Amino acid sequence: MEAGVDRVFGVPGDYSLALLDYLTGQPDMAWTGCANELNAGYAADGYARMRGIGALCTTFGVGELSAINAVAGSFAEHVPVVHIVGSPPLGTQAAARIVHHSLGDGVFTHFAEMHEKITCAQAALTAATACAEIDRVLSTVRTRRLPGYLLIPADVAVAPALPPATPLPAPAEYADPESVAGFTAAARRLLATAPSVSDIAVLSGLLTHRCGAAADLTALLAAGPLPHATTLWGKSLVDETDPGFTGIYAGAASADAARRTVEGATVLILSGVEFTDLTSGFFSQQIIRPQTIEIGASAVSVGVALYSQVPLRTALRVLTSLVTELSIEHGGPARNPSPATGTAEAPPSSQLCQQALWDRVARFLRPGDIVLADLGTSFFGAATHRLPRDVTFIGQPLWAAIGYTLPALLGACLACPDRRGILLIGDGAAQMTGQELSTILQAGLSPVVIVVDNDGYTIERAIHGAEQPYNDIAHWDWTAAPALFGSGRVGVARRVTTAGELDEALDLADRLGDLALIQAVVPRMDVPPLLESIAQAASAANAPRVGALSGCQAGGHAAETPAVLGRSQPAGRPTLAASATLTRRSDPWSPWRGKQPAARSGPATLLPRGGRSGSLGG
Ligand SMILES: Cc1ncc(C[n+]2csc(CCOP(=O)(O)OP(=O)(O)O)c2C)c(N)n1
Ligand SMILES: [Mg+2]
Repeated sequence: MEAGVDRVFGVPGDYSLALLDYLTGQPDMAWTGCANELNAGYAADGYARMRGIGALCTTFGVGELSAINAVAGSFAEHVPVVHIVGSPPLGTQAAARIVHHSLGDGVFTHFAEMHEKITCAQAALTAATACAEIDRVLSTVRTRRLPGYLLIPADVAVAPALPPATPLPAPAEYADPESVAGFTAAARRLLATAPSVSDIAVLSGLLTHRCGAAADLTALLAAGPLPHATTLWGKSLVDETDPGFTGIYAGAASADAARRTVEGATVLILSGVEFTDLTSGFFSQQIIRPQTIEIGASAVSVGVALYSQVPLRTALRVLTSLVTELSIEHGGPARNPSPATGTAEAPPSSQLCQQALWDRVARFLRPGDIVLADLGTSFFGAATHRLPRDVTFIGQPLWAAIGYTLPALLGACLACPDRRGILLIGDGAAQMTGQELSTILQAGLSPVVIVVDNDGYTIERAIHGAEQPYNDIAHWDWTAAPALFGSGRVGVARRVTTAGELDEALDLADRLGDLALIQAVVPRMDVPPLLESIAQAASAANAPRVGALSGCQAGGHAAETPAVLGRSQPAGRPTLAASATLTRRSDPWSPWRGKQPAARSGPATLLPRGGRSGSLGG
């Protein structure tokens, strides 16, 4: 509770029952039982993205391993979720008994060890160490913004404990004055090379949010007429109605305006950007390092010079004052509003297609909505549409587990009950975690759920095997789901095949304010343009290399796929394109430790995998 959690998601088991008695007995702590532990983990992740931290409670072995995919996803996506596991009593463990949910080898550390790779702190509690160890894990989770793991034996859960004498320490952020001064001077020199303030562009990404710096970013963007864009991972970080916003930058898969903004800037500021395959058009970004200021979680580079111990928020504040100075000096030309990107709207009688679906969904959104888009045509179709102010967009483009968003909707809506939840999910993904609709209905939530019915795994068909049976799925009638899951609550349930039917269903959902389940039927091979580009790159990255050893696959490395999405690099200029992004980490917190690229074109490391915070999606 002190860390900011007022709800725990999970599934009980005999080893965790006494612990749950205690948890649910707290006046300010609620329990949400889920249909399975994977869903509970996704729900805790959705909650944590909105609140800054979340909690999940499972039972030993069978429960915690069902949740482990979700916890790994939280780790990959920088989401702080505390996984609490009830285990056999210490006496049982000491006697090496062969008990249920163990592997029968008398060893009780296997599952905690599995969590070591996907959590930033772990503790197996005893009565003597419990209080100090819980505080240590919670503090580390808060500081590093990654999941943590607490193993609580059934007997320890009921042992008396003294309440903590001191509050949890606040997450520490140290700014080294010399580094900040060096950075300030170097940034001032580089920014001065821009003929005008509007030749300085900003590309912002997820870590800006996770470092709790969204407001600092907004202040920077308000300091002058800076054109700006976000990555797919950072979508909804900035006000997309701002005239300076030019869209989503995804390397060669970007729309022209965003690409021109980022690649054509005289000076580019990268704020908390990590380039991943799916968010960079498979590493096709073309960013010239000497012209770039790259801000990481706790270090910043100007050109090739690296300044460590400069927290992201500090760097943004320094840049805000420098840009303000420049704006005053230059007199600041008026901001050129970015051109409207609307296309002619499909008539109501037309058969529903991806374009019409996302155009209409975008029009339906209102300020304050929480939009979750699952990793299929939904994510790539919705992501290129502009959002109203204060909309939070949640996706999972790095971990990319399909089905994640449905339980995450539950968590996000419980975290922010005053905001409307909108779920955009493929028919394949929805089959993975669809049972959680019952928890959503029974919790009294009223989101709008759009299941994109395109007869199977369209994103996979676009990459490979369009007609292969492995990309087919069984047909489900989603309009029957509320009746099946809702214990009497029916809501709005519609199957729509035309643009007009979709409009009617959305309109009804809006008027009734009840749960709406819309099964939107679109053509099987209809693919949003952004996905088309990325699917081609994915296909090339995964294809066997000519001349490779038989049976071996190409590494999927961008350097091997320039012909698909990349374009030739300007000679002699170090770029951040392809393999040499500076978002590979060498710090000990990095999940990429041990996978450093052999050669790099600039400073060694930025954005250590710590020091993040926050609550947005991404
Ligand atoms: C948990 C998990 N299993 C398998 C995959 C591989 N995969 C990626 S996309 C996809 C199909 C998604 O289909 P659907 O949800 O129907 O979306 P569509 O593209 O058809 O709109 C699959 C199986 C994955 N990403 N996650
Ligand atoms: Mg599908």
